[in-house]
Amino acid sequence: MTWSPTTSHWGAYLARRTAAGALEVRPHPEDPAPSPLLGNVPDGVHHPTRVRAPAVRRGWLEDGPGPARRRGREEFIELDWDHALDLVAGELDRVRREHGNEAIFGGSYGWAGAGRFHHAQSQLHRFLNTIGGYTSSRNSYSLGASLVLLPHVVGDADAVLRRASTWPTIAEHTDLLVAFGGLPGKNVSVTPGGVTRHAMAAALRNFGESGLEVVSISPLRDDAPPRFWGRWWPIRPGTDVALMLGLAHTLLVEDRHDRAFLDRYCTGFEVFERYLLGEGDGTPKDARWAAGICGIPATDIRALARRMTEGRTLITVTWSLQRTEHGEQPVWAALALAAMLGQIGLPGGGFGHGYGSIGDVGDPGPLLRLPTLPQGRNPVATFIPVARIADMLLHPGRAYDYNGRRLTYPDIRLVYWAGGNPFHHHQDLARLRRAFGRPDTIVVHEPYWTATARHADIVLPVTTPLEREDIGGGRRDTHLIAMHRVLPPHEQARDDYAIFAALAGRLGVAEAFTEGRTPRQWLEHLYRTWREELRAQGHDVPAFEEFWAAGQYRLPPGPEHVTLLADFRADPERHPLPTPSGRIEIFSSVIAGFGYPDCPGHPAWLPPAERPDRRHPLYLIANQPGTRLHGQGDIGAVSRAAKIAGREPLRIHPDDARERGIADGDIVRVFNDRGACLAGARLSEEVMPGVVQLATGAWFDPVDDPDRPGGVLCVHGNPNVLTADRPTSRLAQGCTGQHALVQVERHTGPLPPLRHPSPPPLRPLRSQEDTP
Ligand SMILES: Nc1nc2c(c(=O)[nH]1)N[C@H]1C(S)=C(S)[C@@H](COP(=O)(O)OP(=O)(O)OC[C@H]3O[C@@H](n4cnc5c(=O)[nH]c(N)nc54)[C@H](O)[C@@H]3O)O[C@H]1N2
Ligand SMILES: Nc1nc2c(c(=O)[nH]1)N[C@H]1C(S)=C(S)[C@@H](COP(=O)(O)OP(=O)(O)OC[C@H]3O[C@@H](n4cnc5c(=O)[nH]c(N)nc54)[C@H](O)[C@@H]3O)O[C@H]1N2
Ligand SMILES: [Mo]
Repeated sequence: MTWSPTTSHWGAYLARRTAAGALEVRPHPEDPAPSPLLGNVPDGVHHPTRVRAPAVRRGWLEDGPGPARRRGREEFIELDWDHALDLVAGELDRVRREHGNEAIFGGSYGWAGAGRFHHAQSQLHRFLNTIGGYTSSRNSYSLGASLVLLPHVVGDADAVLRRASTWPTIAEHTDLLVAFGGLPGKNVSVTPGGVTRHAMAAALRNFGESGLEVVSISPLRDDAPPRFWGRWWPIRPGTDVALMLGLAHTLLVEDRHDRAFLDRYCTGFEVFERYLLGEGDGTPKDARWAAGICGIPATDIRALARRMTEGRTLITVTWSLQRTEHGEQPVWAALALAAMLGQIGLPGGGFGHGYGSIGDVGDPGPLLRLPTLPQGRNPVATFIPVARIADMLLHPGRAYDYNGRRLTYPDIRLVYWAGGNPFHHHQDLARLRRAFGRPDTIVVHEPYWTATARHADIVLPVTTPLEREDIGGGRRDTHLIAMHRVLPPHEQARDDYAIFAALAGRLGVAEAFTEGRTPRQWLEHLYRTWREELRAQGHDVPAFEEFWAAGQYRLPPGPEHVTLLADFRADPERHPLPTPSGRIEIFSSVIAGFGYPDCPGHPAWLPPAERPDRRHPLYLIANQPGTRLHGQGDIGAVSRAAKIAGREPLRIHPDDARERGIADGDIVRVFNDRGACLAGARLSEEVMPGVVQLATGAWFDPVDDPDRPGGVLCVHGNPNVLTADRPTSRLAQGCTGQHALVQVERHTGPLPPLRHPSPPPLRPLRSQEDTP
């Protein structure tokens, strides 16, 4: 059988179905550094956790809509499609009539699958817009703090992240890369929407040849690229701001900062200067002060500050640093530090955010708009910052602060999720479970019985990208991929589009939603519209039929060399920044004017709410997994190979393990006051002492905690039972899932069985007549 082209967030690839019905995959032939995550794909295709048929929670079917604490603990009953669609359409209609469209939460955060047309959120939002709108969500879990902070201080995400200095420019011009959070190669095989040539992954893999010096500042040694020249600086988690301030103070008092740059291109340095000198609070933020907080010796801090002024220096911050309490501060402080060096806008110098976080930051690929499904207009203005989901469900009517505004949580009756997994992505899952008990109805579209599907009332089975046709490509992708259908839909799975079209029909808006097009007609339509745009810019783009037959179209290349903010540097009057002052705001009078104690008007060290103590002495790093994409692929071969007795590996320093009588391969219990999970211990010197690391993405597999009445124990190793549902600050209200404080002990006693690899209790499909 022939190989068909397709793509995914971890890269373009070829796939085919074997005679026995299994799936074979191989990397795209032009990919210099294919992602290991591809190895998870074949097992997922017909895994027992695929949702076979529409299913409804028994209590909802029997008692009707209403708050239910039993969500996630009850049997499901399979229904035929017509019956299930009637129930969903009827409930949407009831909620909008009785409570208004604001009572429908359609924020539905999540990565879903690649593919421009079948993008689940776009489909859901378009559908909900045609039926009168929905309460939406803003920003992302990825960049909750930065997306709000950056526009105040330097420009929006598009200006800063999408136009980051490219890797070839850095390799050629940078002498010293000061990498807060390191440059973790594990993350760059992923780009939302896809990537055909993994340029950043290849660059990091061959890093040794670049000759560039790196200071990798991270609690983990292996956040640095392999064979790099430079040093690993282990840092106490959450204290980078103190280190940055210590560096800034040294530059200031040794008069090594670039006053001319600060005068011409920045505002408010004098306020920051007084803060550094401790004029207001009596505490100079000198290297000694910083050392006491971050654990890096003061002499090293001073030496690095000097070294940074000796050549071209790029200061970069991974996204993880802002996924913490006061996560706005490290990003802002790094910007201020780079401004003091005066190299912003010069090739190889300045400020970066997200090298090593994701594949497209630094990738020199083309910067083009790709075909997208129009979502229509949402008549409902109500929204939440995305990570406030549990607060919203638990506290309807409560007022809260966000970016200078006073907002009120709406009263949500119906939650509709397609393409995301809040029981993967949200913090404090025991609290999220309580929150999911509140609405009248929860509808979820999923290919798999994820924890979110298990906590829903109505679960509709959807196809995966391999089971439908689409057009694929990511930001900075070199190719547009014709995603051919490789497999028939699994059992009764339908496309999100087909489901929404059927609901739209029941609610009398079929034409508005579908515009009379089949999926293939939509692909042709979206492609044609996009082709016209590109042709108007002078690009020769083939007709759809030719593109589809070829399986891909190589996009017109972008400039290899890009320097962030080069035009601003060259002429700040003609190219002002989109900030209130048109310059880099080291002091923001707008943010200061909000009066938030947790986000003052300049970068500042703000101690976290929780500090290590005898009960919870270890920092937990809950970072992105190297073996899967979030929860996606956790049932696949690559993810499973890393587990210990089926549990997610927890890396712990041998000294910390010895103190606790833990040996490599032991099952451990990781816990704090919010919850507990089991994990498999991996002793490792890659982790600094006092820190343990447990990646996100092990499917939530909860039981009642035998050691703590009323508590939740995840027997598989999901760190979000431990993280706090606490916002970054009143400014951004971003997610802070990266860190928690925990204790670890050896698990003794019998090992509870894993339930997540099987579907929940299910009563199989019966005909419509005999369902209640
Ligand atoms: N503790 C902690 N938590 C974190 C983070 C952290 O650093 N620490 N990081 C956060 C970050 S940055 C992110 S982005 C989030 C990620 O959180 P999510 O994006 O919610 O995680 P995914 O597992 O990618 O969930 C996508 C879901 O969509 C489903 N899906 C795939 N294709 C389709 C489709 O075509 N249709 C439908 N309907 N569904 C589909 C998949 O099966 C999967 O369950 O996690 C956040 N959570
Ligand atoms: N393989 C794979 N790649 C992915 C993803 C995935 O799920 N799997 N998810 C993608 C997504 S959605 C996103 S948003 C990006 C996220 O990109 P990031 O947020 O940058 O990724 P993380 O792996 O969470 O964190 C990067 C590193 O920061 C370090 N770190 C944590 N806390 C601190 C700290 O306080 N100080 C310092 N100096 N370092 C710290 C950790 O050791 C960690 O390995 O990754 C993307 N890439
Ligand atoms: Mo993310």
